[in-house]
Amino acid sequence: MDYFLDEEQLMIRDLARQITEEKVIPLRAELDEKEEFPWEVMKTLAQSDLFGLYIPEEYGGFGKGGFELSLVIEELSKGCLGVSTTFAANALGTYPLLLYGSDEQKRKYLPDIASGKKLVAFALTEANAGSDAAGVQTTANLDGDEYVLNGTKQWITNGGDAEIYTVIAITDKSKGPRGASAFVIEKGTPGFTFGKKENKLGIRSSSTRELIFDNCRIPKNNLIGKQGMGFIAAMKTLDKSRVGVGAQGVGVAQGAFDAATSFAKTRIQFGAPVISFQAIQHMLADMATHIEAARALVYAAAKFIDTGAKDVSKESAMAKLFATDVAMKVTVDAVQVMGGSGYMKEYPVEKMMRDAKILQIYEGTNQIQRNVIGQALIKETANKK
Ligand code: COS
Repeated sequence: MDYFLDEEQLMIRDLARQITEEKVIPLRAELDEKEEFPWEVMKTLAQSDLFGLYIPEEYGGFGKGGFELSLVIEELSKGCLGVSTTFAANALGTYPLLLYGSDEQKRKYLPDIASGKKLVAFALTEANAGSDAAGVQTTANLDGDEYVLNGTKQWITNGGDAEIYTVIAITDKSKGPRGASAFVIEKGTPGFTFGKKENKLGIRSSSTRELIFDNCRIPKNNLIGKQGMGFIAAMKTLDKSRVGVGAQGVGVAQGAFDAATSFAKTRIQFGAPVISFQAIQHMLADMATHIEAARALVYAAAKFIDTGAKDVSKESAMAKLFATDVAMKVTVDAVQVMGGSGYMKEYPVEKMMRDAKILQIYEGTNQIQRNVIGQALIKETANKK
């Protein structure tokens, strides 16, 4: 399908495609096996100016949108979801600053993020605050000119490897979701340490750690936006970033489909390549159709979000939900098409299947996406009355 990308978008996509082919695919099995953080690939992405794509030019970026970012995420995800997660988590961590940061904060942090000099992480999740994002228990109490943070964040992507953290903490327990605030905190701040690296089923090159705040004091002006706006900042951040998870789904599904198709052309059974059998053709036809539908939805949602529309929760959630369910189904089916070979580490699809599972879980489970869409539908129909 032709999505009529303009020249610049084609250039961005082709650059990401080249990096994936030259730097990601040759390394992915080893990164997965050794749970190694993909520093080399991050360095290449930085040298290629891809970290600053969506950051305004006045802060050192290229002023492009989430659509262009999605193109890059999709390409990287064809090669390795661990790598694309490491890259995409930077946008997730940067959105609170972009959306609500002061000019001073933007000047201080965004140029280093745009150049890829410093990686970023977003910290909302806790042991008792996953789907129930308003259940955050980490506190930030104002003491003179400083906030004092106490609590533990769980399963934080890029935790320990990032230099900059955007963190949601409670500033007023009595106010529920309106009692949460967002902060920017730098690695190395006294009282801020990391837990052990998690050992995961998939996306094993992406790092996942706890963030531990023990009487961690930060300047008052590290507050992002207004006190009490942290939950809204987190929700608005996820509204923008979830479409990128959809792009990850499209990418990994395409990668698995490509591997399965070329295998099916060469694998001989009953005296013919298995692709000549209708059973295989029907599986591939369904996979290709679902991938194209997912891509169309992700691209449309990303473009809609880039218009600056006020409420994009529904579109972003739909793109994430559909494309990541497609990713799971397609990667499982790719293993099936390849049979015993698909199950072996010699081929990439077993890793893609393991990796794809997280897409249905992180940045809001697909059950939560359905809740978000449902709530939006209720709101829409109420407005129509
Ligand atoms: N944009 C702006 N405001 C939003 C919003 C959004 N997308 N979503 C919620 N809000 C506002 C609501 O309007 C409400 O405001 P008021 O206090 O003025 O009424 C407030 O935030 C609380 O909203 P709500 O009552 O809907 O909150 P819930 O606790 O029921 O949570 C869900 C809603 C389930 C959508 C939210 O908890 C969620 O997204 N959970 C998943 C979180 C997640 O993605 N975790 C993964 C870890 S982060 S990588």
